[in-house]
Amino acid sequence: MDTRIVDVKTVVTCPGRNFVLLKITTESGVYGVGDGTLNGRELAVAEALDKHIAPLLIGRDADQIEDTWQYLFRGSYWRGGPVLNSALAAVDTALWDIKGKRANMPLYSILGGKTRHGALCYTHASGSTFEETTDNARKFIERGFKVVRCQTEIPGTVGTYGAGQSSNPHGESLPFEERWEPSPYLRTIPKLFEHLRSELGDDIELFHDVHERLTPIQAARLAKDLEPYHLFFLEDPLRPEHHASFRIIRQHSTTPIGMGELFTNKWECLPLIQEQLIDFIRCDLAHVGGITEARKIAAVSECFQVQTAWHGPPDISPITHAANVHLDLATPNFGVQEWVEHPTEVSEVIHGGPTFVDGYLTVTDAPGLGCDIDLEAANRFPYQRAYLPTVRRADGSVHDW
Ligand code: EZ4
Ligand code: CO
Repeated sequence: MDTRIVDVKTVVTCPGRNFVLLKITTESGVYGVGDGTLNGRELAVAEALDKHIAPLLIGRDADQIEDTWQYLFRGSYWRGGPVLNSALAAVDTALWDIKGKRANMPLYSILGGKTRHGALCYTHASGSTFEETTDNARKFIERGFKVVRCQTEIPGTVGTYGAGQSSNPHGESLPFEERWEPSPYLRTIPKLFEHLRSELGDDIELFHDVHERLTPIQAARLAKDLEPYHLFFLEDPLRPEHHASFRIIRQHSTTPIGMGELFTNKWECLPLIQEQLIDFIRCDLAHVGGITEARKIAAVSECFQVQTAWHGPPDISPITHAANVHLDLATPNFGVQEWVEHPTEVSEVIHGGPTFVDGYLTVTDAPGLGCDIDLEAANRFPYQRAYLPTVRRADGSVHDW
């Protein structure tokens, strides 16, 4: 059987930041590449792939993507969670890549074909002052971006999420600890958007990522206070665990809501989608089990007029960014795609990935994902331990986010 899996190789590499990559090779020599990067816990995924999952794949038929997905997801018995579903995503993406190469078709074609010429995308503008955030947003607008996420340093706090990180008193290989308080945050963000609208006008789409910092009533207040500035959406206003909290935001505001980067499966998304408590579902393909799970989430979202806005930060590799755009192009209820450019070393290790043209992302017509891994280059950039920041309140307690 040509499509029998004969080799599964996990690659952990750090070309500027850590990535967990996977290469699955079939008997015919056709191979696929995948990405299961889980920022800050990369080695947990790599071990799961290497020690638990790779032995299950050898000898399986690479053509049977859905069956392999179900086998790995159900087979662990314990259900997924971020570590196992990131590992599953790496496998799933590599298998879709193989299928595309075998069919000699780009993945968007296999997923149903283009519904649009490009994927509308956004990037991150940040600054330590309103002026700096505005200047950075303006630079992106001049480059053609039509949607920009805007974050700013909050006076009286330390290292606010998204505003650019100051040096780490705990040393660069330990987590940075933000100091954060809701009151100055809730006062500052509406003023930031008042400033942005007065400087940049109404044509540009703007929005903000709360990064799950608020209580339900605080989130409702922020969404209401931001209404005059017509945000594209308000991202991740609440923690992911308690879905019913989103009703409180809806009762008070017409600001569109986006949520999903911390969800790891379709069932977690479902209550928010079917009650229409969000407008954009923004899971991470590398954390929900790949293209197979994401296209199901997209399909159920279509029924409830929820649009996709897949997570696209720099801490997932160009392989997942390519998977995002292939799916975006084929999805009727696509909304927007997050995209942040990688450090240049990344292109030495991973070839391919989406291209930005005048506010939209496109992919080539190369078969499969259109990406490849240079294993020798990957070896030149060994893993370096790194953590995401944590958040403490003014009294020193760990913030509940
Ligand atoms: O902080 O992916 O919307 N994007 C985000 C990201 C997350 C990172 C965490 O690894 O919130 O930038
Ligand atoms: Co976010």
